[in-house]
Amino acid sequence: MNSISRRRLITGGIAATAGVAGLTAAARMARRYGLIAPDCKGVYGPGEELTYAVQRILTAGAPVRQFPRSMISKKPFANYVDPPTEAFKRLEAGGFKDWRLTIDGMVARPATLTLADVKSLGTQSEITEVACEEGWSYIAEWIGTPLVSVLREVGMLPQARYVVYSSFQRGVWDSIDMGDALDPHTLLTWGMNDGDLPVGFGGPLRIRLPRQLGYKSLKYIWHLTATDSLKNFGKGLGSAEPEFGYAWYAGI
Ligand SMILES: Nc1nc2c(c(=O)[nH]1)N[C@H]1C(S)=C(S)[C@@H](COP(=O)(O)O)O[C@H]1N2
Ligand SMILES: [Mo]
Repeated sequence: MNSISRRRLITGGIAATAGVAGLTAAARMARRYGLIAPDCKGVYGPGEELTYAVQRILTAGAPVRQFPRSMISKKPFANYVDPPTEAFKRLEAGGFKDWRLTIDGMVARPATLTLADVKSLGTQSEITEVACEEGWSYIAEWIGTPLVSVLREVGMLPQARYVVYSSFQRGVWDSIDMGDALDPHTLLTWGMNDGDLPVGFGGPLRIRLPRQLGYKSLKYIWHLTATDSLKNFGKGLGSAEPEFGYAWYAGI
């Protein structure tokens, strides 16, 4: 089921069970707790807000679905994408020794880290599923450094409400709220199934958000920005996706 029909179902389901009065109450609660998706004024307006709020309330603290090693997909499907840019190829030829992750915005100590620096902040491995909004999925072991460890290292300020992350692929960026940014399961991955993370799967550095659809797990991450508002990023919708009808929040 694609995310749009799933969203309709969820919103419809809530509306049917809760009735209009319940819906209004839920919307009021969403606003009160700041559970308002940055793209909620888009095409899918109020539904977006409710899906995000209801999922956030229902899934707070819920376990991430992990799988046994025996279920790792033998032939995971890499949805190959750019960037085979010259700059990227040069970095790859150098074994990504010159790859840098820049962290700025609402942090006490902005930093530019090498992959070795990132790895030195901690290693975690999780066997989770990448689920594409188009219906296919695969399971892999993802090895990386918890994003929260990197945010701690640079002293993220308490006012920060979102982390914006950008791909080396031109124009590709997204953002997450603190629920996901501070979640110990959100990883900056550099390994997959016991090896280095292949370029096809987003190497040298890919963010993995096991509680959201695959399109939030961007490949080739090179820039993180902590911010209290998404207004000044792109069209202010939290990522490029809502411009094409994809939800900013893609919880699964
Ligand atoms: N930089 C970048 N990251 C991306 C994409 C992309 O086009 N560019 N596609 C996303 C989508 S839609 C999905 S479903 C997953 C697919 O992951 P895979 O290639 O490991 O199968 O990557 C996501 N990450
Ligand atoms: Mo996707």
